Order: sequence, then structure tokens, then C-alpha cells
Amino acid sequence: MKHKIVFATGNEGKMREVRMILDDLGMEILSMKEAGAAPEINENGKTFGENAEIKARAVWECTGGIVLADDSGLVIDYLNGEPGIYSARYMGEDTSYEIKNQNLIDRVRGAKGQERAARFVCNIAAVLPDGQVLHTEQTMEGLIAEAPAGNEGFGYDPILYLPEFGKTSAELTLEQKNEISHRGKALEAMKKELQRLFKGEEK
Ligand code: ITT
Repeated sequence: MKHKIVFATGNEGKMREVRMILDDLGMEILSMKEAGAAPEINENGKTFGENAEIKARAVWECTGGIVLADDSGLVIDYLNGEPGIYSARYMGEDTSYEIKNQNLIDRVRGAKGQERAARFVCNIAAVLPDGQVLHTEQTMEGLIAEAPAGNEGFGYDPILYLPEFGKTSAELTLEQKNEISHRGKALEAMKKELQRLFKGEEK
């Protein structure tokens, strides 16, 4: 396919996962930095979907073509859905994840078994060359761990324990995480949509 995809994120952890997942699409994948786009982005949506669309649209206004964006976060049932869409901003953007992760573990102390249920959510928005927008959304379900574990991944990965693996998300390899993660599944679904829409176009 002749199209390029610009991925509208400044988060390198996300970008690493995205490159691996979109690798076999046969399109060139550029980060927004590589595409030379640095728009002011005001993530003032009320849902993951709204924020994903705000990011994708802001970059698309600079680049045109196909622009994808991810809005994601950790939703903890015991904390009424916190930090949710505020996951990156929780306790301040500059606070380390060591501190944020310990704080969340402390806040769910006392919760037992399924009361510790939590999930990563990822909404992918794609703005197409004609301005039309597509969305996909997926989750990865788990429990808040009793203590952080693992050095892979990024962000809150060390505190989402995945019972079926007996490990946290930060103890999975990049390949394993992409197979089952919120981002991996949402991007796979978006990949199928793009393949369907653009198949048959000259390489
Ligand atoms: P961009 O907006 O530039 O993409 P961001 O990090 O600000 O980067 P979000 O607003 O979507 O992105 O916030 C997502 C936050 O949710 C991210 O910073 C992590 O704290 C958390 N998060 C999302 N996916 C995660 C994952 O796979 N593993 C660990 N933490 C994740």
C-alpha cells in the first residue's frame, strides 16, 4: 500500500509497541516527531475515544494522510475508575511511575480478590485522508498487584497482575504483551479496517 501512517504520540513506550504491531501492514510508520508535526494538543475530552480523536485530528491538520492516535489508561474499580483518562497526568506528569504505582497500591490496600479488578483501556482513533474518523477500543483485564513487579513495558505495567499468566504486565516480553494487550488488540482491529479500506490500491 502506498500510504504512510503518522502515529500521534509523544510516548516512546507506546511508539515501540505500535511499530511492532503495525510492522506487517506494509505502510511506512512515522511518529509525529518524524513527520515534523508538533501541534498544541488540548486533551480535554471526557472519554478515551474523544481524547484519541482530539490527538489524531490535531496532527492530521498538520500532515493530512492517515493519522492514528492512542488514548489509554488504567481503570481501577475500587477507585471508581481512577486514574482512567487522567492516567498520564495522575499525581503530575513529572512524578515517577515508581511513586505513582506505589501510591495506587497503597490506595487499594484492604481490597481483596476481585475487589482489586482493574484494566488497561485503549482507544485507537484513525483520521483518514478524507477526514473521516474510525475508532477501535479494547481492554486488558487484571488485578492490582500486592507489590510492583517487572521491568518491561512502561507506566503502570508493574502493577497490573494478569492471573492467567501469574505475572504482571511488566513481566511479559514486548511480543507477549502485544498479543494480549489493550493496545495490541485495538491496533489489530484497526489494522484490519485499514487493510479492508485500502486493499487493492497499488503498492
Ligand atoms: P500521548 O498522549 O502523547 O500518546 P500519553 O502518555 O500522555 O502520550 P495518554 O494520555 O493516552 O498518553 O495516557 C496514557 C497513560 O496511561 C500512559 O502515560 C500510562 O500512564 C498509562 N498506560 C496506557 N497504556 C499503558 C500500558 O500499556 N502500560 C502501562 N501504562 C499504560
